[in-house]
Amino acid sequence: MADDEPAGHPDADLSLHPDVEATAAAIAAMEIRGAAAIADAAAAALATQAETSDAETPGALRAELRAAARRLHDTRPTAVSLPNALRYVLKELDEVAAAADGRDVSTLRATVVERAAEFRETVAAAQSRLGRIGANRLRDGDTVLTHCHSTDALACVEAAVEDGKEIEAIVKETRPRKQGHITARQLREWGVPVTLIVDGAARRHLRSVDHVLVGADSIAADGSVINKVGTSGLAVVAREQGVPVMVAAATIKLHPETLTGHTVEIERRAESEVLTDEERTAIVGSNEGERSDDGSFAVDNPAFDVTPPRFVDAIVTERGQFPPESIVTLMRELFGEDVAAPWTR
Ligand code: RI2
Repeated sequence: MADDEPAGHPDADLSLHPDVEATAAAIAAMEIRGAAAIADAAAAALATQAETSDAETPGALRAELRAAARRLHDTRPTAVSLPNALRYVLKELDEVAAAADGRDVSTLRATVVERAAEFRETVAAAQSRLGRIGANRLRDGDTVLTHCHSTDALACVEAAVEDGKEIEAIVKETRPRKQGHITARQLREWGVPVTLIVDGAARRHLRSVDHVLVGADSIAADGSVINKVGTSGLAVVAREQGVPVMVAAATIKLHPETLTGHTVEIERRAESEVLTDEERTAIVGSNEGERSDDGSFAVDNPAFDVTPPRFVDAIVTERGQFPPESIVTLMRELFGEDVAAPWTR
């Protein structure tokens, strides 16, 4: 800890840039969504905090950055791209603050701004590289079946289309938030014919599909894929029908804490995403009506699920494609056993 960092003060006393608060609120509300977009926005917010801070000492700036990172970190728990972004941008924060000679805040400021820019460029480049690798799995005339909206998954289709391949897509709507509509719009912009289906129709359509193509929010050390709820059921049925499941996920989706046995928290979101007030009343009645809301009815809304590695054929990253069981090797190489959380005190 730098000598000049005021000890034990609450985050409320630290001045966070309004962009940090706005970014955190937008991530929580899913106005900014998708694991890669969340990571990019978090890195940008940290850069803004560093760039605009009035902090006069490295210790004070470090305290602000940690508070900003905590605010961003606590928005959504499942996509590891978010803590991985914070880790990258704030790497060696203590060392840089200490080396800043106790007084000169500009070195720390510049380091954080540079690292944020580097992170954002690296992630964008990783996505286009993994897209090229994933495109090699897609042949001319193939049909992919997608779930949710994943920019990593779509990068594979985009690269295949750029290579002149004719690709078609069956797009699951993806209840409750219907991110499949975003996927459908994007694919149409690239000239890819789209058939939009309700989630329950996936098994019926798998007969005419060459690949299930999904993204990931986190990948665990054993190769389990944590992605939008519904992915695991889709993968099981795809295996039953002999359709390969391809997961497109840049290495920022690798969850380093799972190397040491941690499990990935599955976010549970609001009932209102599933059911309107009117729909709820129609089911349980109102307290004034014949039936009453006596608490014996509940809605569960997990945002993600876990697909075991045996149902996944390949994880496509910017470092190549891997059978899920061997992803741990890449994870160790990239993260070592270092799972620092520089946003914690
Ligand atoms: P990219 C999304 O989560 C979906 O689960 C998607 O597969 C994943 O993030 C990865 O997205 P949400 O934010 O990083 O919609 O590939 O809950 O864009």
